[in-house]
Amino acid sequence: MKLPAPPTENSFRSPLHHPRVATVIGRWLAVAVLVCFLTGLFSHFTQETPAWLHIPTRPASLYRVTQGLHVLSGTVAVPLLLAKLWTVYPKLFAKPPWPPSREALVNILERGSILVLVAAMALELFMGYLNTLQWYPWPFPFKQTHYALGWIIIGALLVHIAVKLPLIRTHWRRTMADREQALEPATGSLPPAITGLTRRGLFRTAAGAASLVGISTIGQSVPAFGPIAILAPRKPNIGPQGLPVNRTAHDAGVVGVAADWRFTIRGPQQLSYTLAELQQLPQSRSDLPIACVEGWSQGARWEGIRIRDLLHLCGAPATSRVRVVSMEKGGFYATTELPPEYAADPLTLLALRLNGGELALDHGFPARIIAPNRPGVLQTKWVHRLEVMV
Ligand SMILES: Nc1nc2c(c(=O)[nH]1)N[C@H]1C(S)=C(S)[C@@H](COP(=O)(O)O)O[C@H]1N2
Ligand SMILES: [Mo]
Repeated sequence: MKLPAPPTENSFRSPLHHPRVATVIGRWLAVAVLVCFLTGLFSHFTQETPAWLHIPTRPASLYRVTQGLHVLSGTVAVPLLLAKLWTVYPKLFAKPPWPPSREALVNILERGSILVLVAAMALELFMGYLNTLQWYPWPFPFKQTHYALGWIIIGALLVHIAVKLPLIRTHWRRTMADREQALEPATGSLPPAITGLTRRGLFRTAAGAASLVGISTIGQSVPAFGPIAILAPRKPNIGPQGLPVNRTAHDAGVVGVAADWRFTIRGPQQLSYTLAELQQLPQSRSDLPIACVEGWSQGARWEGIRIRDLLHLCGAPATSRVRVVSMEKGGFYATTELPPEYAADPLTLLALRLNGGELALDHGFPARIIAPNRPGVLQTKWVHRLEVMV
């Protein structure tokens, strides 16, 4: 029995595999990747701020917006990447670059960059999605890997766009030839490919799928879309006191508060307060969101003592850097730092109350940090000491 000949690039004759289609979907995907990369960079630098960089504390909800966009653009990129891969997969059957020549070398480099790009993007989007499910099934650290992959993707994408620039230019606008090609197969001698889907149909399908996953997950950051957030792993209004909990007191090894619990602030003077004494200090109110890097955010009303008031009480300058120490033992977020702008901001509180009630233990009872324009990971819970740094 004679086996059928293996397919070649020309065996795929649907006009949907045309460079014009790859250009259009590629453009959408590039926008999603760019938004995701830039918001990811912003998130990285708010968490690992080099000394020369000053992240502003306003707008207070900026991080909520950028992190919402980060997760949204990553989610939307999944169907767009699938559509793009489907459009170009016949290229896998293109003639191998052989025998060696200058063109063959360029071709190998080009294919190599696409291999890196596709592999890195698939892994990045997959691990980002698992992160929103709070699932870390790999042995390597999420944050560093996610960040490094972001740079690899941007690098490989630039190479890819540079190599394809002539093709992208040709097909940026829909040409007459495109229109004809949409109706006819690539090779004139063969009969037209039979396909149920037109180009416009494919564009609508890809855009529709992207919009659908976007609209049904954005509710984890935008409350108005909450009721239709069927694909969102988190409902931001479900949890004690109307706020989700990422790390419970139990998980953090915080069992409760001893009767002789005291809060201390170490500065030029060392001060120490019982909870009742903290409650007697002048209280301020801040309406600020928790914007979790794992993809959800929710606004809340916080009441407590301004950090700058505490700095004043212990005789430290208003522009001090402050180390925040939690009762949690170990864990990446047991101690954090408030840069001077954050410590001085009137919205930054040592919060004692949330949404009109005393803090729940899972929300950081007896005291926690809440500051404007900050990722949730830095809103330290179960705070028992502040240290003024020089
Ligand atoms: N000490 C401590 N504080 C912490 C954490 C933690 O693991 N340990 N998790 C942070 C994270 S990731 C988030 S999103 C917020 C969530 O606050 P909530 O549980 O009150 O909603 O708390 C932050 N504060
Ligand atoms: Mo978080």
